Amino acid sequence: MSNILLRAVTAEEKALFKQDGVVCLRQIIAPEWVDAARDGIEELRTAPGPYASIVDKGELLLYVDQMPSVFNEKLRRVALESGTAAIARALHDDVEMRWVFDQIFYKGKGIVAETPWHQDTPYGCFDGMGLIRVWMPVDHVPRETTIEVVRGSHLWNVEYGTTEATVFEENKDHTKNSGFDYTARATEVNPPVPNIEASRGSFDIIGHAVEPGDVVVFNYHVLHHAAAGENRADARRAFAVIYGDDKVSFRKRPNMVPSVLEHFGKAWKEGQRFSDFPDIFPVA
Ligand SMILES: O=C(O)CCC(=O)C(=O)O
Repeated sequence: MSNILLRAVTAEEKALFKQDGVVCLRQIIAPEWVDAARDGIEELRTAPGPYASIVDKGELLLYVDQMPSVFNEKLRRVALESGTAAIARALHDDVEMRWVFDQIFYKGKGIVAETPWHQDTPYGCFDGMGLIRVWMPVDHVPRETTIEVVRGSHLWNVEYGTTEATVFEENKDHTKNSGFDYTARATEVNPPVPNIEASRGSFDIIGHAVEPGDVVVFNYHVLHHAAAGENRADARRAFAVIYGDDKVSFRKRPNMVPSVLEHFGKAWKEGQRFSDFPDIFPVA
């Protein structure tokens, strides 16, 4: 497979990303890589990774998996070779970027569960402004259930607390949480995420219907969300990869998703750089 993107990132897209903290890049990922991501996601769906969280109750399937590329070769290749890293680099002043983490967001055909408004910041052990998430859908995602971002919120210089994903709590009998408990509330010292849904008109919200081949790229610190809905045509599956520059460092937080280093049995210190572990966090 070729690692060449279908097209270059334009100067306008770079400027938008810096200003808004998000940009939708149309038809940039080659179809072979979208297929590889879809296949990898489906392979893990039938045999989820050790850090998966799943609600499965027939008409509602939500499957979120942590660091899936550690367990699936196809996703590993997508994360390192498909050009998603080149996108992150192009949007971040052509600075070298490392793979730092990835996730699957799989919302089955039928009822689409909400991803509540949140910032990624309080969920991860990552610190730094040079953290970029490339969200790659492998299905058509309509405007109603796509990723939404509050424009410019990466520049607010605030770290909100974690948001409880009530879908896991409301469907307790159908929930399997092997890695990260989305219903756990950390003892937050951080302010709560504003109730954006209650006053959507007060926020500058961006969202795009997307097709396979498109990506939505956002700064790791933006407030983002995906609404609940219905999807009668197909599942709504996405693979999201986070890349970071060499200033990215570790920070322990109370309610973090599992750490890649801990998975590999390696210790880390507060403030240590990801670049100290080049085999685990390779330049991509
Ligand atoms: O796809 C979704 O619904 C959620 C994605 C998300 O929150 C993320 O990629 O950070």
